[in-house]
Amino acid sequence: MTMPTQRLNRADLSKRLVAKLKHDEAVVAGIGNTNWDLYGAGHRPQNFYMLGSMGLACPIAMGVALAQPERGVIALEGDGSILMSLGCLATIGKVAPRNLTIVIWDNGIYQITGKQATATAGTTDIVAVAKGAGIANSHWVRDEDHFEKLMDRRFDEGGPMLLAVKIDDKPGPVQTPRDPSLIRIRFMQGLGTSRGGALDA
Ligand SMILES: Cc1ncc(C[n+]2csc(CCOP(=O)(O)OP(=O)(O)O)c2C)c(N)n1
Repeated sequence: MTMPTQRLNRADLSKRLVAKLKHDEAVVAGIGNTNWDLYGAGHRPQNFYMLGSMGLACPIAMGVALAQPERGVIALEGDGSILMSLGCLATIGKVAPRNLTIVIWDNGIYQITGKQATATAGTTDIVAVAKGAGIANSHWVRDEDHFEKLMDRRFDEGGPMLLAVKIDDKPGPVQTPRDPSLIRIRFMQGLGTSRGGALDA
């Protein structure tokens, strides 16, 4: 499928995504705008907000998907961040967790550090990369309705799915509180894996 020319809005699609969640799905968001817009769409205990390091939303989400195969898991990641860890797509293609959905927000820039152009602004097609890595169910999102329809998938339709979305350069309007311990504890509680102690390991 060819890359779409229409640019969608990350905050709007993040809200649409959260509104569709019905089964305590885990949502793991990469750093910066990606998790700010998830937080802005409404905090849930099953949300994990990565801080500091690029490229870790998909590896973390893959781990959650393998640990809890009956839970839907969604990874949200920026184009700059996924470009930093393309190897994880090959691992996900190989391991093929059927409950994992990946959304790549492709604005073609490292927005938060000053809008430097990424490779996806020129030569790199993330959907082609994902298919080549073995994630056959990879698609460019055409518009909002297409996004919602694709997000309706069920696990028994097969392995992981990757959606790439060409987005505009509107920054996230709110920032996620920078409290890593709190984020971790809330997420563990949200997934039912913590007794809820203040700093239990
Ligand atoms: C490993 C690593 N390298 C560099 C940085 C500095 N940095 C923080 S955000 C960012 C750009 C992120 O780009 P992208 O994932 O496309 O998200 P956007 O800012 O466009 O929403 C960079 C380079 C970092 N946080 N971690």
